Amino acid sequence: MPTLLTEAERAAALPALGDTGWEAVPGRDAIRKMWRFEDFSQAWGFMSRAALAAEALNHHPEWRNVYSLVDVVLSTHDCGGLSMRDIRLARRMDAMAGGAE
Ligand code: HBI
Repeated sequence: MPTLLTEAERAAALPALGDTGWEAVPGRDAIRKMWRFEDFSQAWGFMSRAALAAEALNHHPEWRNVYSLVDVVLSTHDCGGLSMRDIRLARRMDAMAGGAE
């Protein structure tokens, strides 16, 4: 069962994710990032890769796609907030997004 990030874990992990564009979600213990890709095909390719990573981690994003935009929110439903699973998936998504921002 995943556990909520401690204050120390948050201080260690969240600033670096902030540097790559992840933001706190008002009113939720969650993080959010939006990517703009070249086109829908590139956005969908990212989502396909990210979906496989999510399955491998057994941890799934809340996400929305509008053409070349992918809007991702990460939080751990099993513990009602951010856990290390969210940090791992966020890092994995950043790594596979390529040059898109
Ligand atoms: N994904 N974001 C998120 N949060 C969860 O708690 C979660 C999940 N994917 C799978 C999962 N939990 C399963 O472990 C539980 O539904 C059994």
